[in-house]
Amino acid sequence: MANIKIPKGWEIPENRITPESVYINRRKFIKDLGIVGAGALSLFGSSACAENKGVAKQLEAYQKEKLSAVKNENFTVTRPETKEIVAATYNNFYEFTSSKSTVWKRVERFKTRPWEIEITGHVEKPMTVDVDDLIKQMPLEERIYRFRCVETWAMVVPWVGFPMKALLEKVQPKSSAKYVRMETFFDPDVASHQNDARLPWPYVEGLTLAEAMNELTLMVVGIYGHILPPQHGAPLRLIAPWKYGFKSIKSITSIELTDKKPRNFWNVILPREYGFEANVNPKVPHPRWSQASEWMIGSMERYPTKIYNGYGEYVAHLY
Ligand SMILES: Nc1nc2c(c(=O)[nH]1)N[C@H]1C(S)=C(S)[C@@H](COP(=O)(O)O)O[C@H]1N2
Ligand SMILES: [Mo]
Repeated sequence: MANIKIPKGWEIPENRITPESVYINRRKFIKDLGIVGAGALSLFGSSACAENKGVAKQLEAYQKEKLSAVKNENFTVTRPETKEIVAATYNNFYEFTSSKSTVWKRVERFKTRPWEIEITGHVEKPMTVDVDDLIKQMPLEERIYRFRCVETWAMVVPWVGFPMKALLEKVQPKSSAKYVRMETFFDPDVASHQNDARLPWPYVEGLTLAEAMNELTLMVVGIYGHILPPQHGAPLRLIAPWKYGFKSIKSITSIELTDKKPRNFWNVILPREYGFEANVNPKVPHPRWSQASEWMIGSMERYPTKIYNGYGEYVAHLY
């Protein structure tokens, strides 16, 4: 655990610059929501042994639902791959809980099939499609990507999906389309944290149209060769690997092409801490912690953070 960096008081800029009353209230607000800082989060790198059996059993059902996908050799990495069971027991999915190690249990009643996705807005051919029909229509690829959460944890997993570009070409964006706005389901009976009315449900994320059309931007339907288990955002999620993880919205129900920049979920909650662009950048610290390095869930190995999470050759020209 020696490699865990817990920020010292003087390293937290807002400790100095924010009037104390505001600071305390904000901290209380953050605490009430169950949002904790990078230090505390780091203590749970993998699941406790007693729980491994439960999650292994849960994953079996999904492992049977294999997806046939072409391995895209352009997207491989040198770091060791994260173990499936580690990735499946360390999740951010605030609709269910803010406690990462228990998401896999809280999603038990979450039905991810059948599932419809609506694609609307500034497009020539709006459509509503069932996720399994969509999977049949799209060219599935497997890509191993590095993934970096804004909280400094990272992982390496094989995603299965199709380029978002291929989907957008089907609906034909009009020239007035500037942004892609994506929304997650809203069902507080199943996702109990959605009963917390202080949070701006449903979860919303967005990309510029150019970002959405970028080769790296993947609509993901599977992981480790099979369909997504619910904790990873089944049945359809985004993966934009050069951005912090919160951009990669899970369990998408609607995709809207728009001419206005959407307000994303975390930007509405804490605008000083989470922006719209959210590109991985070691030189821009989060107001409450450094982004200079990251640690791998499971192994706890630490690596220096790379600009654009190492994907600059694909995306640097966009900025
Ligand atoms: N709908 C929704 N999407 C979401 C989140 C969430 O809470 N709700 N969390 C985000 C964050 S902060 C991260 S780091 C990733 C985590 O994905 P994983 O659990 O598959 O690793 O999902 C992102 N997508
Ligand atoms: Mo995250």
